[in-house]
Amino acid sequence: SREAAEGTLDISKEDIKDAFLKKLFYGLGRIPAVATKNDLYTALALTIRDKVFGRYVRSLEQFAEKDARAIGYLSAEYLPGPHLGNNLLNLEIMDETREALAELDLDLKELLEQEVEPGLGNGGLGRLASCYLDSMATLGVPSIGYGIRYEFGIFNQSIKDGWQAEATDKWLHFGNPWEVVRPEIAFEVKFGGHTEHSYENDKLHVKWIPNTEVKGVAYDTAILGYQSNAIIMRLWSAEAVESFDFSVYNVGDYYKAVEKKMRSENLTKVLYPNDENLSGKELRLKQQYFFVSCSLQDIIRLHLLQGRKLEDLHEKFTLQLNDTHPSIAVPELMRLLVDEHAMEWDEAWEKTRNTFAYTNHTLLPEALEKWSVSLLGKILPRHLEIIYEINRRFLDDLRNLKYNGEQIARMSLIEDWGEPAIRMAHLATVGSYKVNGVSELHSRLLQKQVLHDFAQLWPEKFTNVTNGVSYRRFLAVSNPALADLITKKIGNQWLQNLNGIKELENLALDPDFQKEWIAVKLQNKKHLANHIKERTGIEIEPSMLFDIHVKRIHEYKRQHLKVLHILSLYLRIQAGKGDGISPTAFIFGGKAAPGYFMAKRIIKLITSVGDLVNNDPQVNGKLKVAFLPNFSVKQAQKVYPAADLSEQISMAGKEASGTGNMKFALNGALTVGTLDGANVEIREEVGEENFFLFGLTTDGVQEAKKQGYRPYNYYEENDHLKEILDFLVSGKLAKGDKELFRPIYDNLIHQDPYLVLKDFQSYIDCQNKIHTAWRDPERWVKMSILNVAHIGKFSSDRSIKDYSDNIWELEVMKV
Ligand code: 26M
Repeated sequence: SREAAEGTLDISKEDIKDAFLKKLFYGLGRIPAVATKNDLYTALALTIRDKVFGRYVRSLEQFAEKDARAIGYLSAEYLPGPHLGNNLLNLEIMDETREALAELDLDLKELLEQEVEPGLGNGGLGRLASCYLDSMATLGVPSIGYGIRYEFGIFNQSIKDGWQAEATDKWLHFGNPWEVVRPEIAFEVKFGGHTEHSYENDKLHVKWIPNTEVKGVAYDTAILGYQSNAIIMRLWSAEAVESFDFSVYNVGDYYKAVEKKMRSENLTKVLYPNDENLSGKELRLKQQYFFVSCSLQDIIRLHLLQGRKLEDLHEKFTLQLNDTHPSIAVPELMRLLVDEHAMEWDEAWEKTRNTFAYTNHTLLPEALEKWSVSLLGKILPRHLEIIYEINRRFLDDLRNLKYNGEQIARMSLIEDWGEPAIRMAHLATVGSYKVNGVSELHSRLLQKQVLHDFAQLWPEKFTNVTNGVSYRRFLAVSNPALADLITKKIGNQWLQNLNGIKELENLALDPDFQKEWIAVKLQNKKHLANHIKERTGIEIEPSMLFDIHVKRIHEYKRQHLKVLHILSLYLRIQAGKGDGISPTAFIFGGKAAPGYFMAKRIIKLITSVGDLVNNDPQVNGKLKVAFLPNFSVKQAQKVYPAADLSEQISMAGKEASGTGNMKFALNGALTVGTLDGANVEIREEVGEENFFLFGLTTDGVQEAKKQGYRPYNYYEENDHLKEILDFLVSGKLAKGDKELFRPIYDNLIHQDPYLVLKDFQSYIDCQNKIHTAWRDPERWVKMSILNVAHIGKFSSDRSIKDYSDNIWELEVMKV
């Protein structure tokens, strides 16, 4: 029936079994006896995809009825993670599916393992975008997530001889059962060439004569919310434009036409690792414009399809810019309105400014996007003119407001010392009606530092939305044992509203509950220990304290501070002063940008410390160090449930928010952290007595830098620290090679831009307190339960509600 097709009926075990076998027979031409594991996975995925698309069709009807404002979420990155488990949870058919498969002698767990995730992002920013799609679907926000269908996502990481090695991520190799290609939803995108200016009845008319065109084709993946709607993640893939090559084709130069085709398809070939120097990368700029142009054309198509006028676009659509990566959308919308729809500049600017909202995700100066004027002019000549015109008018306004030359130069969209470049954050800020940071602290610093002048000029434009995470994926799906225990005690209402989890508070001191809580954690630790053994050969005792540091490798995140702590313990034990050290497993994971010298050396340092510690019989009962390769959403889902201690130790003022911090706490890990990003708010929520704080504050950092920080003094004055640092270059970590870690050593004692040495002693003292707390299991488990009980704020449902209330001005309606 139609209802069943739309997924509105309860789905029974028999339905699933039936649909699954049909997919296997007729969809794949296989019978169970000869089917490979991948056939079986694919048949199941296709079965579930049908249900999810059914929900999407139903949602569309309801959205149309409500005639509500819609959100276009523009993000160059998404990290959805494996779809299957999440969809089963959200359809509430996990048990039915497991049983249906069991009747066919198949194991759901094995099929879940089979899924290759789309790694279409670098880390926090891409994962956040996916959490937000999940919550927009759950809360019934009419929305489309626009992005790029990279053929190769973030590289696969392996560890060779202790170093990171990169391999291409062929995520589409076995096909992608979750997506549907929409060949009829395709747009042409132009590049290069020149512009021609002419006057018609005194009105300037600009024509852009490009020299290449590429076609973008839509690939749709339905993203299902909990017990509710589905929305579409629409990713654009580049293809050659047939018409463009036709002339060449006709004169018989077939190979030239094919060559052009290959060049076009290069556009969406590969995701750039985000912390590489991108400023000269022409292809990256083309990717950004490509997906923005397709997305805007699609939105205009949808708008006009509903019989609406282009003038009303901003009333019916809001476009959220996920960082500056899509900020070329600002001049692109101006171009569409002014050049292609003959709108007056002032009116077009008014509409454009009211269409976009911009989220900033970093304060790191080296990460603020800039595109050289020469490159932008070469690829997008008309957009460069428009940016100049936006800037001219903006700077005129500032002059009228009596801004001085220095202020004007600071605020200009164009930086013109050195190679002239467009400051994309300024463009996004000027072109948006709201600008937000991603945690209270970050939003404050954004207004105080990076965008200070703009915040003074337009105070009402600036706001905060603290990040949140999809707790259904990161607790209900990935930690079923804990989820079941929670539901057993307080019911399942928390699956709809995470604030409901607060009821656990009353159980924090209940000895039976504590026992069950500890048992669940131990079981999860056993699973992770097995996984680590399988992947690295390293054996970890599940009873150890699992002290985990997983995130991209970057100096500001200070993985090397963690290493100094491990070496401190190692040297203490060797010196016979190891009393008070609880047996600990240090687990690391994370990718280093392939061109980031220091980050790659930090990985080598971690694995070298591992080799030393894990093979030293004097300490290996007390310390283990493992680097889990290829950290991803899939790996993350195995890691968070097993953590006792979550490392969030960035230098204060550098981590915009962090979201791993939330996922750890959600799974009952305690946090050791600085007052940085969302750590501040997590500590407020869980209570300072349930959080291990150390290190300088942002003010302390500023003060230290102002005073002329000299790391060498800390090296000289702290004997233990000196002993550890000297150990780095003793050769003992590197088979006698004293040079291997000298770059890290030199950097720390002479520069130390992230104040590792300054925060060292505070960190060590804090870790001593942690080890004391660990030896009191009742105290630890109580703290663990209270962390989970007070994590409600960090649901991405709350974040989306905040965006809806404070930015989008739209009612969330759980349909
Ligand atoms: C670029 C060049 C050199 C070094 C670093 C970079 C770079 C760093 C951060 C480039 C982009 C960066 O920001 C984007 C990003 O991923 N930000 C992360 O966004 C998450 C979601 O809001 C936050 O939780 C993280 O704190 C923030 O780092």
